[in-house]
Amino acid sequence: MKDLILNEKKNLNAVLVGLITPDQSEEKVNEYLDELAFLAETAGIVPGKRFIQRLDMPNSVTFVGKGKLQEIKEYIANNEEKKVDIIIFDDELSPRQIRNIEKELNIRILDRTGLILGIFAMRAKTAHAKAQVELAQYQYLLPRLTRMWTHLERQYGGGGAIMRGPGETQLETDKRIVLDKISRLKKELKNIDMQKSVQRKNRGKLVRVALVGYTNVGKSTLMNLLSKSDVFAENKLFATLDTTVRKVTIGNLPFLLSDTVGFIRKLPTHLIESFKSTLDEVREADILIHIVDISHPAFEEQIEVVEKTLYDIDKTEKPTIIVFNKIDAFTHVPQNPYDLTPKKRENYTLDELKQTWMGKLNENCVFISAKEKENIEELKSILYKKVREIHTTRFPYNDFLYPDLEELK
Ligand SMILES: Nc1nc2c(ncn2[C@@H]2O[C@H](COP(=O)(O)OP(=O)(O)OP(=O)(O)O)[C@@H](O)[C@H]2O)c(=O)[nH]1
Ligand SMILES: [Mg+2]
Repeated sequence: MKDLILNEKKNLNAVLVGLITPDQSEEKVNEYLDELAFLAETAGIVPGKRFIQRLDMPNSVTFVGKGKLQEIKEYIANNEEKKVDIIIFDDELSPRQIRNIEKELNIRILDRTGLILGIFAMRAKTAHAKAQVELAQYQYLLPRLTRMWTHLERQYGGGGAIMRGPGETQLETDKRIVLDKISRLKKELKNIDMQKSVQRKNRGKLVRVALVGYTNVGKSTLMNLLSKSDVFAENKLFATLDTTVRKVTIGNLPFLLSDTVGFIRKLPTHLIESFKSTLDEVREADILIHIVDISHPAFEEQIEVVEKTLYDIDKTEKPTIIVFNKIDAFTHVPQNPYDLTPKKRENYTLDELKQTWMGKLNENCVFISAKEKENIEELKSILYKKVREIHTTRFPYNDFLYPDLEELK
């Protein structure tokens, strides 16, 4: 399935396109395009020139305006030494927009959603994750079947095993194939989800803690540190797709810790839904550890995205610990002492940041470096207290087993 979205050919050259709108300032768009470029690199695509246009809202026919589309067309035509293979748009395009742009530019196009889906497909390892991603891809594909996507049967029919029905057009055949796949995958996932929920029930009454957060913030690194396990962590987006659950003990207090898929701005809704059992891990957790990459310039917006996604998944409030990670990589731009304008976010030192809204989080937040193992003991002691509160209500008779952490030392 992955080659439907992303070509097998490596090192495709891409141009990126984004819009400045009343909701998206120029600064934001540049940040979003940085993220889009990072997504592209994760998928093995080489991001190149960026085209940005200021519009009140996306053009319903071609996303960007006519003039901008012409500019992109000329750029592609005159750029022979570095051939452009693909255009990536930062927002989800409607099927109609895809068709029109394709017709005009005669080049492969991809939107943010398609790119994320492609990365998920490359990263899925277990049968479960693969089925979830495949379902999301087919659901995304269905309304977008165009000439770009036709001849599906060549890929799936194993040499023409799926025949075009009598009187059916190519597109109709493709639609039928996709609909069949969707219903088959849904059935398959229903079975897996049932097994998974039985597995979760069998885990008993142990307190469950889930690591959540934006992608690439260090969830798996922290998981490895706390559980001394070896979960795949790397500097790419969506390194983790399958939930890992480990039994961890702090002092002598046992609990279950799970590492989950990272969130991102504009995470396709299909994908959220098809990752149901992964997200059940979050839904059924007793405590959340929300990890934030404080060295990222947009970390506050990332927090909002994560909180909103969490709210979409589960409306109940859970005890949450906010962990500001990567303090070793935190940098700030010192403000010129003669500059009397109010300080901007980037001028704050870490200590000054701690005095802002973060200071109000008190006991529920901690600043660490998972990589340099800084302040891990503090995190453990906060976690210990929170887990103990719940654990002792479930196992009231062995309360005495869990003294304050300091007494354990
Ligand atoms: N400088 C610094 N880098 C860190 C720290 N913690 C993690 N990283 C790096 O950040 C990158 C992402 O770490 P992961 O643990 O894979 O992040 P994740 O949140 O699990 O990411 P996904 O599974 O992709 O959502 C890796 O290159 C880590 O080495 C830290 O405290 N400081
Ligand atoms: Mg991870």
